[in-house]
Amino acid sequence: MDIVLYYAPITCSLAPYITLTEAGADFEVRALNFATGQHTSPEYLKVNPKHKVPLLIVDGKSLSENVAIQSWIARTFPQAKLLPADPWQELQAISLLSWCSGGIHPFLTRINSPLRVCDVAGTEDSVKKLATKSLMELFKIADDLLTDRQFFFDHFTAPDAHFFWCQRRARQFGLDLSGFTHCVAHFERMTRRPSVQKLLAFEKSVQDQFAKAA
Ligand SMILES: N[C@@H](CCC(=O)N[C@@H](CS)C(=O)NCC(=O)O)C(=O)O
Repeated sequence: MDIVLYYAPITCSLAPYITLTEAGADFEVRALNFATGQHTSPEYLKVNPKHKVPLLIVDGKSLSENVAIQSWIARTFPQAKLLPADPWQELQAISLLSWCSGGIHPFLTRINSPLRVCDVAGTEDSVKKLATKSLMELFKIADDLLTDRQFFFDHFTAPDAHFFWCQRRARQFGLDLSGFTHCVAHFERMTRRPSVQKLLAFEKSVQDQFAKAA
């Protein structure tokens, strides 16, 4: 099977990088440089008109959206147990993945690109402030879910990877999540995982490569 992951440093495409690594999958990464607009180039738009990552290409067929990509990885590599075995728990995990991508991610995007939401002059700070307020509410919910737990379920699953990215991005934007001690512990636990260490080293190598080419 030929697996290609379109990826960009810092972005939510790091979530499937982590799960593909956890699954022991043999995959090729094609890194896009957002700073030079590679994701909006005519070549990439042909591959993904949504101009987003992640995008997975399996034997020439493309799959977009984290929830679908994570589900595919979990189904294709069942031995990695990337979703819980119990059907109800499995759907709870899909619910968490959807929450990361549809509930948390859009508020992170507002902080990153407030002008995509509102182009009225002088509103940028207000958009960021409101997004931060919503995010704090969402991280409180995650903190409650993670109380006295190492992971969202009884072992590492795909939502842990996606939530790790959400928390990392929020921290990069300067949100103070230190009061959410269970989220903080989850972040630290995730950072220690070999798959995440591998991802962080890979991310650095791609960033260095992009910087050299600039
Ligand atoms: N709902 C999508 C969101 C993907 C997404 O927004 N990716 C961002 C990076 S974190 C992106 O590629 N943005 C580029 C753009 O919107 O042009 C998913 O969960 O896969």
